[in-house]
Order: sequence, then C-alpha cells, then structure tokens
Amino acid sequence: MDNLAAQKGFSVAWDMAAAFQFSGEPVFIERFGHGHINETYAVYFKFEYSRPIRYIMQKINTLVFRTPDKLMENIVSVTEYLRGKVAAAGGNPAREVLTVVPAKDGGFMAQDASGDYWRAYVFVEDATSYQTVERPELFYQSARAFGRFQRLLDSYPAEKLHETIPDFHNTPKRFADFCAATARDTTGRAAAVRKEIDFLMARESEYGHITNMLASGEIPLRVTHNDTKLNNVMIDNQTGEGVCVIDLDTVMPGSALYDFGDSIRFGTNPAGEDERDLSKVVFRMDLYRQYREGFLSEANLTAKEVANLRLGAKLMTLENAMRFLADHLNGDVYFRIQREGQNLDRARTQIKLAQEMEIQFNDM
Ligand code: ADP
Ligand code: GN1
Ligand code: MG
Repeated sequence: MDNLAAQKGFSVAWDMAAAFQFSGEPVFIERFGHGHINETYAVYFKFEYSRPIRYIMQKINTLVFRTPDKLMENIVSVTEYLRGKVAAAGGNPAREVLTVVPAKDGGFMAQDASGDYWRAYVFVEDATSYQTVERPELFYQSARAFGRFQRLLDSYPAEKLHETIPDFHNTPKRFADFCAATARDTTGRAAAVRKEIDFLMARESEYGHITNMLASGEIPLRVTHNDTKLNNVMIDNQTGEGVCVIDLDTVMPGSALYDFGDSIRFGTNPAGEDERDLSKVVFRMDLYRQYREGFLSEANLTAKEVANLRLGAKLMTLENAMRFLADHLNGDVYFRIQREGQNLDRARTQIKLAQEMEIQFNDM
C-alpha cells in the first residue's frame, strides 16, 4: 500500500471506530497482524489508571467474501454455539470464544462512505498470534486448540452455514483455476515460472483424493475452520495454551483433513511462508508428529481420517502452492503482498515443503 492509501485507510478506520458499540473515546489506531485477506486495525481507548482498552476492527475483503452479511451470520451463529459449549464445559466463553462487537445500529457490520463493510471483535488480551513455530510446544498447543474447535463443532447443524467461499478446499477446482491462470498469463509471468508450473501440473492425478473420499462417504463432511494457520489461534501468554481460535471467516462444511493439513503446511516449516532462501524451508517431522498428537488428543476422528492425515498435509501444501502461484500469474489480486514477487516466493516455499513431504511420506 502506498502512503496516501495508508493514510486514507487510517482516516476511514478512525471514522468507523465511532460506528461500533465501544465505550469511551478512541485515542489511537494502528494496522495490526499479518493476515493476507482482511484489513485489520487495533483501536485503543483511554482508560484511567489502567492499561488502555483495545478492540480489533476489520475492513472485510469483499473481493474474497462476496456476501459479507452471510459471512457475519455464520460467525455470530458459530460463536454463540461455541459459547454455550465452552460454558457447559466449565470454560470462560468471554476469553475462549471470539466475540463480535455490534455496531451502534444493532447490526454486526457498519458500512463506510465507500460502501465497504467493517466489523469489530473483542481483543483477546494476554495472548499472542505467532507467525512461526518459535517453540515446538506452541505448535502442540495450537493443535489441541484446533482439535478442540473441531470437537466442539461436531454436532453444529451444518445446514445452517452459508458457504462463504464456494469450493474453498476443492483441490481439483483449485487446480482448474490455476491452469486457467497459467493459460491466460495476464501478467506475462508464466515463462519465468515454468519449472513451478510443471511441478504442480505433474501431480494432477493426486488432487481429487480427498474430494473423492468425501463424495463416496468414506470420510465425513464436518464443520471445519478451513484456515488453521498458527497465526489464527491466540496462545495464552501465561499458560502457553491455545486460548481462542480466531479468523472464523471460512468456517464451513469441509474435511478434518483440511484443518489438519493447513496447520501442517504452515507450521512444520521453521522459516516464513514467504522465505526466499529455500535452504531454510524444510519439513520438520518432529513438529509434524507433535501436531498430530495434539490434534488427535482433542478431535474425534474416524480411523479412515486418521489414516489420511498425511494426505491432508500434502494436498493442502500443494493447493496453497497453486493458489499463490495463480495469484502471482494473475497480478497479485487475492493475497495481500508487501513486495513484488511475494506470492511467487510463497508458492516456492510450498513446493519445497511438498517435495520434502513426498520424500518422507512413508514416515508421516
Ligand atoms: P485475516 O483473514 O486477514 O487473516 P484475521 O482475522 O486472522 O484476518 O486477523 C489478522 C490478525 O489480527 C490475526 O492474525 C491476529 O494477529 C489479529 N487478531 C484478529 N482477531 C483478533 C482478536 N480478536 N484478538 C487479538 N488479535 C486478533
Ligand atoms: C489466507 O486470512 P489468512 O491470512 O488467515 C487464506 C488461506 C490461505 C492463507 C495462506 C480466506 O489466510 O486460505 O491458506 O492465506 N484465506 C482465505 O497464508 O483465502
Ligand atoms: Mg488470519
């Protein structure tokens, strides 16, 4: 984002802070977090004799989420359901479940002058959203949190959910989109990334494995999170446990293999998702095992699902590689970038990881 756009974003954010049911006067706003999709801000409020109070406020990316009202219906419904479950289990719903702050008009979103939609959440304090697995224990605890999330939603009525992004983890569909982007080559970048394109095309026959098992009923369709990156769980600064699963935009019917796999492709790589030095990008089997153990200690999966967890890991890695590379070819229109070529770098880390998983697949 250039300076002018950044300043404009801030002034709109400042105006929008007045649209929600926050208490007090906002004193400070900052851009927040490392999400690739929404525009996230922390809004600080003055509070005498204590630490300032802050909230999360986000501009919803409506190029990605075409029906924001349905998106918010999902989130409100799922978080209400989770609050009941957490309370029944003796937990603290105010801290352990993402909480939407309503707008002053009573709705769950507020619109700015350009028609963009904003929403707000209670800030989960004394907890951290990590960008990489700094300590193996963090990853283990995130696995327990996502596994618990899965279990708590076991009997959530899936028919109540809107599909916020149709075919989100339909890997064959993602592959078709990737092929189309390659053929269109709108940015003229395809020639320079032929090696990466060929790698992903060579694995076409594998992409339908999970969707086929879902279609045949071999594995169940569940309510899943679908975006289980490490930075989408808040880890408690005191206890070190995963305290709250956030980023519920993609909670939809899906497969537990997606949730498991997406965590693995993000967390078993000790380098960043966009690391340029590929020698640093490795698949850490020890972290894989720890995540698997943590996830299975909480989630109730069928034997068939357990047997196919490793497939979930590999396919989610390949799927993200296709999505990043397609976006690079399309001119970076989906995932937010901070530098030229970042989506290509992201695609390359995923390809490197997938290669390593292929080598170690039998041990997974
Ligand atoms: P995106 O879809 O863009 O990834 P997220 O909802 O994940 O958006 O938010 C981006 C980042 O903002 C998160 O990774 C986290 O660091 C921070 N964040 C989001 N919601 C909260 C919250 N309720 N409390 C504290 N931090 C949050
Ligand atoms: C996006 O929103 P965020 O940054 O948590 C994306 C995921 C990708 C991920 C790759 C809605 O996640 O699907 O796996 O980037 N979310 C959406 O880092 O497309
Ligand atoms: Mg996120």
